[in-house]
Amino acid sequence: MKLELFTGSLSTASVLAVCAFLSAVPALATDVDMARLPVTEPNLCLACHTTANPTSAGFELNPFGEDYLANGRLWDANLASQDSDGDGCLNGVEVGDSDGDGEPDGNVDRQAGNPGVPDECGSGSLVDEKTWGALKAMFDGS
Ligand SMILES: [Ca+2]
Ligand SMILES: [Ca+2]
Ligand SMILES: [Ca+2]
Repeated sequence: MKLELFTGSLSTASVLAVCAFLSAVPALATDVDMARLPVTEPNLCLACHTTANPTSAGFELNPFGEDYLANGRLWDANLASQDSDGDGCLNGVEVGDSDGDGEPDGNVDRQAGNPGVPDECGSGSLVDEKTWGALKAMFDGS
């Protein structure tokens, strides 16, 4: 029966299809989980998993995924105030919803960092990286 659900889900082509098929296995992530994060681009599955295409055979959680699970699979102020991956940037800032109320910060539509991977949060957008690169070039290049 689970296999039938799996096949049915795959027929629906969408960005969430890869994550959604796991809805056949209630213990794993579903598109409901994805929808709880106010901002999911560009990390999508990688926000919680160590693989971009989690399957029932391989769906290892990253530190943020573990904390999300431990938080009752809820995105809230509690989870937003933690720094799951220990990179010095709070989950809320990385996800783009600093206070964890489910509403993105300002006009944010992309995660500033990955809440489950130690990275340079706050400079995660291409625009910021380019700006930073231009600034560095001004000091280094002349
Ligand atoms: Ca962090
Ligand atoms: Ca908010
Ligand atoms: Ca991070």
